[in-house]
Amino acid sequence: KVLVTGSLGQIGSELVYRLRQDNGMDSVIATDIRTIEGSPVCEEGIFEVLDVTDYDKFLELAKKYEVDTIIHLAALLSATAEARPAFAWNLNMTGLMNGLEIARELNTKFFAPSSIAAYGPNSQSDNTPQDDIMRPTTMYGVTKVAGELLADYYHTKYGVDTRSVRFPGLISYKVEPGGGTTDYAVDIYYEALKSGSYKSFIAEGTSMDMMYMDDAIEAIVKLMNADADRLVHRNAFNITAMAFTPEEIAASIKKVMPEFEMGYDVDPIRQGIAESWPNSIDATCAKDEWDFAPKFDLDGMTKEMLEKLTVKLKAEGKI
Ligand code: VAH
Repeated sequence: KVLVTGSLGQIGSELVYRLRQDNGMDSVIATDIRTIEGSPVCEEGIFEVLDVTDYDKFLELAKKYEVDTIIHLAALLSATAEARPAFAWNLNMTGLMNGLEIARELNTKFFAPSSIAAYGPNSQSDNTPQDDIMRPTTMYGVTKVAGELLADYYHTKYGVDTRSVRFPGLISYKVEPGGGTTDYAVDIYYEALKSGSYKSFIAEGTSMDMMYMDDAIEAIVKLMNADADRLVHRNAFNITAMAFTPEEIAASIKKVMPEFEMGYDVDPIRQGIAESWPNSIDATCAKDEWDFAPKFDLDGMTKEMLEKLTVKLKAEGKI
C-alpha cells in the first residue's frame, strides 16, 4: 500500500488516480491537509486528513494501513516559498524529515520530489549535468537541495530505499498548480481558450525545462519500480521532456489557434527565480539507470492540453 501526501495537489491528484487504477482503489492512502468537496481523490478510495508536520498522525496512518511506500508531495512551490521563506522551510523540511523518519522506522520505500530549482545561477546553464554545483538562491531551491541530501543520507546511513527526481515545470489540465514559477506555461493554455490572449509573467527568451504531467506520473511509477541494483544515483535524477521560452510555447499554440495573441507583463520576482534556474538540464542518467522516456514534446502537449481543456472549460461553463 502507498501513502501519498499532498494528494489534492497538481501532481498528487493525478498520481493517486494512476495508482488506484494500477493497483486497486484500496491500494492508495490519499492524504492532504484539507478536503475538497466533490474531488474524486477524497470521495473515491481511502482518504485521510493529514498535516505532514504532525509526526504522530503521519506515523499513526502509516502504521494503520501498513504502507510499504510513502510518496511525499506536500510542500510549497517556488513563488509561494519566496514570499514566506520561514514558513516554507518549516513545512518543506519538517514534513520531509517526518516522512524519512517514518520510512526508516517502518522500512518503507520513500519518494519526495526535487526540482530543477535545486540548481542555482552558477550551475552550468545549458544541458546541466546530473552532478553539478548546487547553490540555489531561492528558499524553495534551498529546501530541495537539503531534501536531496537528507534523502541520500537516510539511504546511506539507514539503508532506506529513497528515490527522487528533479522535476521540471509540469503542465497539466486536471488540477491547477499553485505558486510555481513555471505556472505561466499552464495559465497560457487556459487563457488562450478563455480570452484568446495571454500576458506572460515570464519574459521572452527565458528558457526553462518542462514536461507534460502524464510523463511525470509515468516517471514516478517507473523509478519506484526500477531495479535497485541499476541505480547509481538516487536523490535526485534529472528528468525533462523539453525546454522552451514563452515565445516558443506561444508559437506552438498559434499553430492550432492562429488568432492567439501573446503579450508580456513580467513579474520581477518570478522572473528572478526563473533566471536563477538552468535553461535546460541533461537527463542521461535517468535514461541509462531506469529507462526514463518521456512521450510528449511541445506540439504534442499543446494539442492534448487544448483538446482536454476545451472539454473541461465547456463543462465548467467557462467557455
Ligand atoms: C515551481 N512548478 O515552479 C514548480 C517547479 C521547476 C518548477 O519546481 O516552483
